[in-house]
Amino acid sequence: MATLDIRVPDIGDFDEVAVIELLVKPGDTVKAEQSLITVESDKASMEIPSSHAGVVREVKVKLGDKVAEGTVVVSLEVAEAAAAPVAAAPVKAPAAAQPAEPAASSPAPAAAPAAGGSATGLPSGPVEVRIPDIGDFKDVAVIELLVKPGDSVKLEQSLITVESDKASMEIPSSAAGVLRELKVKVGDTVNIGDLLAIVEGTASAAASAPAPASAPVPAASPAAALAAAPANAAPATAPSPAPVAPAHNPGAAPVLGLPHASPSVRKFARELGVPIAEVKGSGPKGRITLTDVQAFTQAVMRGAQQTQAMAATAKPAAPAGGGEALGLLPWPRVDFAKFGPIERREMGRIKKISGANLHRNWVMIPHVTNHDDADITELEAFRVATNKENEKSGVKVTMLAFLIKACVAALKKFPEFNSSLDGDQLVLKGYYHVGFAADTPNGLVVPVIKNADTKGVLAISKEMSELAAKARDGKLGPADMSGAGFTISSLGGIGGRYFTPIINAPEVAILGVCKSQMEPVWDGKQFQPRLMLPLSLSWDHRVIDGASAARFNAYLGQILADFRRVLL
Ligand code: CAO
Repeated sequence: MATLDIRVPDIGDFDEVAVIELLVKPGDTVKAEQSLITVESDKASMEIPSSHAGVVREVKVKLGDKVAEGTVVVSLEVAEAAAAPVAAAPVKAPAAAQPAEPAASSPAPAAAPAAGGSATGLPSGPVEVRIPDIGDFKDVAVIELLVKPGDSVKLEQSLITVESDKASMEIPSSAAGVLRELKVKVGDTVNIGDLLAIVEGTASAAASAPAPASAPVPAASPAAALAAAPANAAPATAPSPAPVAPAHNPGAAPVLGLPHASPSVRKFARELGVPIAEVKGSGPKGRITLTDVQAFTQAVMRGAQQTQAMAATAKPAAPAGGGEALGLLPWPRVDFAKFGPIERREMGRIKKISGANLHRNWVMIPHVTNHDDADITELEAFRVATNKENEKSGVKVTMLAFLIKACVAALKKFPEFNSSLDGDQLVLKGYYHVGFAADTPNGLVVPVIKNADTKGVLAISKEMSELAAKARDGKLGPADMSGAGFTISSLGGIGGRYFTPIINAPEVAILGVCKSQMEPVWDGKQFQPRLMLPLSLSWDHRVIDGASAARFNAYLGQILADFRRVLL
């Protein structure tokens, strides 16, 4: 093994940036490109990755330190072979080292008169503000709008915040005046040259504050993240796209209401569904930390969202999500190694996200579960016969597809099962999107069959098998997993009798299904062998009561016993 110093690479024109987060500690194993620290300037925050894989021997910086290109961040133990060439060639992000190109060659003029404006002087009409050269980033997401139509904006004032995997940055206005129109919304993705806003009024950057454009840089390097901001910080000399806001710009207009948080904290908040604008930051200058987001979540769980009583004092979550926040005993801390060999495994991303959601749902929703059985003897016979007939079609009709269809009928009859609570109001849905829990090597996901009421059982089976395959391959997109009004969790292919499925908030009910089996059922005269399907319906007692749940299950059972009832 050899020891290698991992340094801050070329981060463009930034002189010094502050360390706001340490993402690793001594003893951690890191992969190449894994983020080590987060640094932040006035306008951009970014994560500095490791150029090598290895084990962290020492973290050479601490929170609040100022770092610049070449500062040693971490001393890393790496394999001898890996260390050799790097020792001779210090980490350097290639693109930001290149001189900035003259803006005239840049592909995206940021400030062009929209109509009737002068290309030479001080347009007084509407001016188009476009996304400037932000390096090699493609399709960066708009995460915040910092201004609204009617606002007066100054030259260089930040208009929106965009975010990639590794960096978030603010996009400034290349013109001063009154914002007439904002052409993007939160969630949009933008690229260089995209129209961002129409500003009406005074001078554009093209005339008054030209600046050299940055050279394109690889998106994966921190320099790329930074190139967006610092490479453009130099005083302008030629007409150009407006740069991303300079890193050190004491004159920059304050960004009103912008939650101050690093990309990883924002991402963490988004994963938990935490509205970051509502989180109170406890870090320097009100910066929102990971602990603040955790504390916010805990406060919400205690129903104390508004007061954020916990925010100021919350400690980091205990290892297994300690109960202190609920006024419970702390989670037991045990040195398991005392009792025998152990292995520690990092929880996967999906498990962490679904775990946090399940925890919230279990704690927040007063669950009740009704168990029942449905006679599916004829339905199963029909399913088997259909599959035999359709053998060549390649589509296998599943029991779950019939269940989705049967649930749609039950949701139509009992609309409160297809609703969500919003404060004191119940939102009843006029659409029938049904989620189904899918077990994947990485954890539980819930793809959604949209508009199941308009689809036949064959179409649903086909779509389900495609979505389940996507789920197993980790390829489901957010659109595949959103919008469900009701969810089914089937363990029928595995086994078991009954269980308590956890409601998938903001839904208000979920149907759990276990393995069907032949049972002797009394028909009034004798026992008959019938195929019985165990049903477990969990429901939110704030919205639904036991009588409705029993009726829902009974109706579902009738449909499954005789599907012709769907037509009634
Ligand atoms: N009773 C008896 N057999 C059943 C059944 C039931 N209720 N449901 C399915 N089966 C049978 C199927 O007919 C199939 O048998 P054949 O191969 O002989 O035809 C076999 O079980 C396997 O079915 P499957 O599970 O692959 O298919 P599915 O359509 O039932 O389910 C999916 C698909 C994606 C829901 C399932 O693979 C899955 O991931 N289930 C787990 C969901 C889960 O984890 N829920 C718990 C959430 S809480 O942690």
